[in-house]
Amino acid sequence: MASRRDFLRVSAFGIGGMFVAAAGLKLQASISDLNERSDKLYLNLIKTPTYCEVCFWKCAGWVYKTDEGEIWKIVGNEIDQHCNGRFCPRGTGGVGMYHDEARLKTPLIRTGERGEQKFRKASWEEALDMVAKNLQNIADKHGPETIALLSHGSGGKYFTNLIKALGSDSSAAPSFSQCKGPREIAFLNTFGEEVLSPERTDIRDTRCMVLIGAHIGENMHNGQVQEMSDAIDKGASIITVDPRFSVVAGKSKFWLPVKPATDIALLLAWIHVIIYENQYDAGYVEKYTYGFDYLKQHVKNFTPEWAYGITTIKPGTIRETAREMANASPAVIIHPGRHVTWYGDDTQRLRAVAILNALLGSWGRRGGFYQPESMPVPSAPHPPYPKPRKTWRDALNGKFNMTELPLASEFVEASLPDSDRDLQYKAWIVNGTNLIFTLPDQQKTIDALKNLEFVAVVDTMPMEITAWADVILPECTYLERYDSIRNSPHRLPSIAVRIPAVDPKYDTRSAWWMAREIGLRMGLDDYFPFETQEEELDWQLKELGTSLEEMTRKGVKNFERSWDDLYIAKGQEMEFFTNTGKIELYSTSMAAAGFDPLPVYTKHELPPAGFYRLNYGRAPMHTFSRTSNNPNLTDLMAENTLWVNPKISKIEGIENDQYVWLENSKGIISTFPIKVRVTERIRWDSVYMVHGFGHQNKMLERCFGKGASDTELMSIVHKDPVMGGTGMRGNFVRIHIEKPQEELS
Ligand SMILES: Nc1nc2c(c(=O)[nH]1)N[C@H]1C(S)=C(S)[C@@H](COP(=O)(O)OP(=O)(O)OC[C@H]3O[C@@H](n4cnc5c(=O)[nH]c(N)nc54)[C@H](O)[C@@H]3O)O[C@H]1N2
Ligand SMILES: Nc1nc2c(c(=O)[nH]1)N[C@H]1C(S)=C(S)[C@@H](COP(=O)(O)OP(=O)(O)OC[C@H]3O[C@@H](n4cnc5c(=O)[nH]c(N)nc54)[C@H](O)[C@@H]3O)O[C@H]1N2
Ligand code: SF4
Ligand SMILES: [Mo]
Repeated sequence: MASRRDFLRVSAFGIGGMFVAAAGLKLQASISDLNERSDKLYLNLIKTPTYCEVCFWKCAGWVYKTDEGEIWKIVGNEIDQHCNGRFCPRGTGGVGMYHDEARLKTPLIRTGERGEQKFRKASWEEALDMVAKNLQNIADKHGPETIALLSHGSGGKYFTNLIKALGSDSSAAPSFSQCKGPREIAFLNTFGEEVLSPERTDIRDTRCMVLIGAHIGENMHNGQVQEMSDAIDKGASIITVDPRFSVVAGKSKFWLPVKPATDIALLLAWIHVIIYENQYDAGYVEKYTYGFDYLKQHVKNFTPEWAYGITTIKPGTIRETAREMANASPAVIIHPGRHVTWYGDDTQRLRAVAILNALLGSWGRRGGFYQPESMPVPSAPHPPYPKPRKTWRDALNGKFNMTELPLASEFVEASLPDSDRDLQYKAWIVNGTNLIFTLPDQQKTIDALKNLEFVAVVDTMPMEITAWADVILPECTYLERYDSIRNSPHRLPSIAVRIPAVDPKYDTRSAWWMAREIGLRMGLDDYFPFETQEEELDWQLKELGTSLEEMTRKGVKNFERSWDDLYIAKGQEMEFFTNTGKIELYSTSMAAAGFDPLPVYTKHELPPAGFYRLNYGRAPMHTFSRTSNNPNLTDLMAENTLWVNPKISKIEGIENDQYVWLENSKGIISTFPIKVRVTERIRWDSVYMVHGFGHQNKMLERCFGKGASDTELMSIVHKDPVMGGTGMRGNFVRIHIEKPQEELS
C-alpha cells in the first residue's frame, strides 16, 4: 500500500501556457504582479486552510494574509489530489469575491412587488424572525412538505437539515437536472455506480481519451486539466468530438466536428466497429457484462456508412478513431462529460458512452476509470427526521421514475399557478443558485416565483434571483467562514477543511449559522446540537482520528485506502450493483421501466431557415454567472462574444466587434446586444457564446448589461423522459443588426 503514496506527487506543470488562451496568460501576469508584493517581505505570513468555492471541483488551498491582516493571495494545497498545489485562474481570483464592493451587506426585506428590486435594510433578528414565521405559517396551512429548498454549494447541507427536521425532503440542486443527472443515471444503470465528482476518470495514466462535447481546458476542472496535460506529455492521444474547434480540439490527434445533436449515431457506429472488427476486450466482456449478444444484434446495421449520413463524420475517420481507442484498451476513457443535458435523449447518449467503455474494458482499469474511496464522516447526532407526508416524487406525478435525486426544474413545475402535481410547493428557500440564469425557460421560473407564498434567498451577491426574494439573507464569502468537511471520493480517501481567514465583512453571516437560527426559532433545537460550527467540526474530526487543531495546520488529510481495489485485479470475481450483478450492456431496469434497453438514435429538429443553433459553454476565467462581477476576473474577461462562422458573417452582413441582438424562435429578444467574433472555429449552422453574462441586476456595477445571456434565449426545453434532465441545446436564434421592436400583443 505504501506505493500508493506516489499518487501524492506534486505536479510541477503549468496550465497557463497550454490551455489558457491569451486572457489566461494575462492572468498569470497579474498573479506575478501580486507575488512581487512579496518584495515587501511579509515575514509573519499567516496562512489559513480553505477549499475553493469558485467552482465545484473544490480544490483545497491556503489563504495568505499580510502582517496587517489583509487577504493577500490564495494558493493550492500541495498534498491535495484535486489541485496538486495549483489553483486555476478563477480560484486565484477568488479573493475578488471577498473584495467585491457590490456584495450583499445586510439582510433585506422586500418593500415593492416581487421582482421589482425594492428592499429595505433589516436587522438579522427581524429577517430571521420573518423567515421562521413564514415557514411556520406555510407548514401549518399546507404542510411542511410544501417547503422546497433549491441550493448549489456548501450551504445546501445546513438548509437540507432544516427542511428535513420540519418534514420536507424536497431539496434539489441544479447540478443534477441541468448538469450531470443523465450521466449518473446512465452509469448507474450500466455499472451499478455513478461517475461522481471529482470524476473517477484515471486520466493521468490513460493512453487515449475521447472528449464528446466536454471541453476540458475551457472547462477548468483543475485536476482533470492537469492530468490531461500530463497524459498528453506521456504520449496519450485525444479524440475530440465537438462541432466547435475548442481549445482541446487544438491539442487533439483527431477532431471530429460532428453535426450537432447526432452524437448517438457516432457512438453506435463506434460500437459497431469495435464489435464487428473484434476489437473489444473479449475476456472482460465475457466475464463481467450482460447482454452482449443483444447489443451485437442491435448495432448490426449501425455502420460507419450509416452514421456518415447523419453525423457528417467520414466512415474512414470513424473506423480509424475506433481502432485508436481499441489499441489503447483498457487504458482508454470515453469521457462521460459533466454538463450533459443537451437534447432530451441524454441518458441514452450516456448509456452509449458507458457501453463503449465497457466493451473496451476501461471500467475499473488503470488509465480508464478507477474505484474511488471516501471517508465515513459522521453527521451531527440528532433525532430521526419526521417522515414527510408527501415526498419530492409526489411532485413528479409518476414521471421520471428513474431519477435518483430531486429535480430543480420540476420544483418549478410544481410551483406554477396551474400545477396539477400531487405535491405543490408554496415556499422556496434558495441558496447559492442564480435560478433565473440557471434554469432554462426563464418565464416559467418567474411565473413560479410570482406564485409562491414565500421566497427566502441566501446569497453573497445581489443577483437576478435575489430580485425575487421576500427576504434576502446575505452570506459571508467562503474566505470568511467555516464550512462542512470536504469529503471527496478519490484515489486516496481525503478530507479538507475551510477555516475563516478573516472575520465576515459587513453584516454578513454563514449559512450554517442562519439555518440554525431559523431552526431554533421553529423549536427544532434537537436538530442543531452544536452551538458553533467550530465545535461540530472538532467533534466530527475527532471521530475520524484527527482534530480541528491538526486540520487547521494541515488543511488536507489523505488517508490510506481501506481496500486495495483501486483497479479490478486480473481474473477477480466482481459483482456489480445492477439487477444481474453484471455490467449491463442491455439495461434490465430501463427495459422494466419501459425505456429502450439499448441506446437508439433519434433525429432532432434542425434550425429553421435564417436561424442558427444556440451553442454555449465555459470560459477558463469565469464560473457560470457567479464570477461576472468579480473585480479580478472581469479584468480578464469582461463580456462574452458571439462566435460566428465567416460564411454567416457574410450572409448576415456583420463584422468582428460589431454588436448584434439575438432573437430566438419563440420571438424572445436578448435584453442586451453581444459583440460578434468572426471565427472558423464554429460551424456555419451554429453560433456560440459563453454562459453567465448579460446580467440584468443594476447592482452588479461591473457586469450589468455586458454581453448576452444564453439562458433567456432558451425557451425550448427537451426533457429527458428517463430522468427529467432539461435538454437545453435545441434552441435557435437569428441575428439582428438593430434592436428589434418587441411586438405589441
Ligand atoms: N443557460 C445555461 N444554464 C445553465 C448552464 C449553462 O451552461 N447555460 N450550466 C448548468 C450547469 S452545468 C450548472 S452546474 C448550473 C450552475 O448553476 P448555479 O450554481 O446556480 O450557477 P451560478 O450562476 O454561478 O449561481 C450561483 C449563485 O450562488 C451565489 N453564490 C456564490 N457563492 C456563494 C456562497 O458562498 N454562498 C451563497 N449563499 N451563495 C453564493 C452567486 O452569487 C450566484 O447567485 O447551471 C446550469 N445552467
Ligand atoms: N472555467 C470553468 N470551468 C468549469 C465551469 C465553469 O463555469 N467555468 N463549470 C463546471 C461545471 S459545473 C461543468 S458541468 C462543466 C461543464 O463543462 P463540459 O462538460 O465540458 O460542458 P460544456 O461547458 O457545456 O461544453 C460544451 C461543449 O460542447 C460542445 N457541443 C455543443 N453541442 C454539441 C453536440 O451536439 N455534440 C457535441 N459532441 N458537442 C457539442 C460545445 O461546442 C462546447 O465545446 O465545467 C466545469 N468547469
Ligand atoms: S478548479 Fe479553480 S475555481 Fe474550481 S475549485 Fe479549483 S481552483 Fe477553484
Ligand atoms: Mo455543472
